[in-house]
Amino acid sequence: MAGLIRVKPDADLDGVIEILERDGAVIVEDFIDAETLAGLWEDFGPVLDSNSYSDNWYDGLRTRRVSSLFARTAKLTPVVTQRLFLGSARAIMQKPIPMWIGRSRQEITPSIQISATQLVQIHKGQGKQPLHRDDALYQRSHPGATSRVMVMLALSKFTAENGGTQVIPGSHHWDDERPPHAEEAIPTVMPPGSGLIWLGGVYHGGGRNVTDEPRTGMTLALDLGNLRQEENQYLAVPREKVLEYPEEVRRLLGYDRCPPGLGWYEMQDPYIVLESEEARRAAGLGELADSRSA
Ligand SMILES: O=C(O)CCC(=O)C(=O)O
Ligand SMILES: [Fe+2]
Repeated sequence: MAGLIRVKPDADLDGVIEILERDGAVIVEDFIDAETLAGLWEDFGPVLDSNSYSDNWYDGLRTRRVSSLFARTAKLTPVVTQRLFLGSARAIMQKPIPMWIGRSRQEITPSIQISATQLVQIHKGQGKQPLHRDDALYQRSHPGATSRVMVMLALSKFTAENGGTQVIPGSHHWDDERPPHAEEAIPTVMPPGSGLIWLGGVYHGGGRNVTDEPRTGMTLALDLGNLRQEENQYLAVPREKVLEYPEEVRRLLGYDRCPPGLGWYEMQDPYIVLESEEARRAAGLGELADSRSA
C-alpha cells in the first residue's frame, strides 16, 4: 500500500466507514479548524514544555506524555464530536446485540465512551515504539468486533522523519499469532490539524524522530460503553469511605490497574495515587494536590 487513504472533512460517512473496516485507518484532512488548533496549543503548550520525558522504554525516554486532557482544557468538543470520527465510531461499535429477557427477544445497542486521552510529543533521538494494538488492553481475540476507534490528531506536522505514527493497514484482520514487522508499517504524513482515525485492532506505534523539531500529537480513544464496572463505584463510594477499606478491597472497588495497563490515572496505578492521598490526609495536608493543574 502506497500510503494511507486521505479524505476531506466533508467526505461521505459511509465511504469512510468502508475504508476503516477494510484498511483499519484513514487520514482526515482539516480534522479541526485553525482556531481550534490554536486553542489547544494555548492550553497544552505550557504543560508539555514543563513536562519531563517518560521514564520507561515503551512510552519513550525522549517522549513527553500528558494525560487527563479533558481536565486540562475545555476545548475538546470539536475533536470528540468531529463528524467522521464520532460518526464512524458509533457506526462501527454501536451494533445491536440480541438477548432474551424472559420470553421477549430484544436488541440492545451499547453506548460508547471516552477512554484514554494523551498528548504524545516525540523529540529528536526517540526511536521507534514497538508495534502494538491498543485494544490488546481488553485481551479479546482477533479478528473480532471492534472495541476501540481512536484518533491521532496532529498538533504539529507529522512526517516520515519526525516520528509520524507507523501503521500497518489491514492488520486488524490478523489473528493473534501473526507478529507485526517494522517493514510492513507505513508512516502517517499529515499537516497540523489533520487526524488519523484508526481501529484499536490495528498494529501501529510512534515513529523515530531524526529531526530537530518535536512531533506533537494528541490521541483520543472511544471505546465500547460496556467495558466497565456495572455499578459506578467511583461515584457511589466517597473517597474517605474507600480509604476506610484495606488494599485488597480498594483494588476490588476499581482503584487498580488491570494488566497490561487499564485503569491508569496520570499513567500510574491508581492505587498509588490513593495511597498518596491517604498519606497526605494523615499528615493533615488535605486532599492530594491536583497534578493536572501543573
Ligand atoms: O505517538 C504515536 O504516534 C503513537 C503512540 C502510541 O501508539 C501509543 O502510545 O500507544
Ligand atoms: Fe498505541
